[in-house]
Amino acid sequence: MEQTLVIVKPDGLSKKIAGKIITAMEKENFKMMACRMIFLSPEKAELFYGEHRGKEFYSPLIKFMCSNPSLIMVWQGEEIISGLRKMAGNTNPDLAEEGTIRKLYASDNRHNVIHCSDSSESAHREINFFFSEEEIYSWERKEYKK
Ligand code: FUP
Repeated sequence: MEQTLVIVKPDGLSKKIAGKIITAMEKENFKMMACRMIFLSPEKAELFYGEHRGKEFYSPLIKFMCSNPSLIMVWQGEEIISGLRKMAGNTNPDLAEEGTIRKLYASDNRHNVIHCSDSSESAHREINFFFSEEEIYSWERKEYKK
């Protein structure tokens, strides 16, 4: 069972599609293990996106990610890392497949509504970057009427 970090970016909250993204992940039978709202500081955003430092889009990306709050979450599921990357679609919505989250909701390759880890190494790093062990709940679904 894999875990991945998901961020509903500031544009996702402005567009009121956080619920749609969560619903899409629940439909895949993926499970939410942690969730918190965060207003990223430039220092934290710069650390998170450190691999992109020096690229032309780096400064505007940091500015955008610090422009409003985001929703940060840990989700768990079988092959969730590749599965969710597929659901999210290409970084650039113009190149994303029909039906993907970014094709449906993203404005461009900066304002692209969702982040999800791209490998198990980055998932591990990114989850630990935002969450302590105690904040990630291990839980089982129970059956309820209705
Ligand atoms: P992704 O893994 O699809 O989120 O994309 P990358 O890791 O390549 O890039 C991380 C973030 O940098 C993107 F989500 C948005 C931003 N970015 C830009 O603003 N412009 C670009 O040309 C590429 C990425």
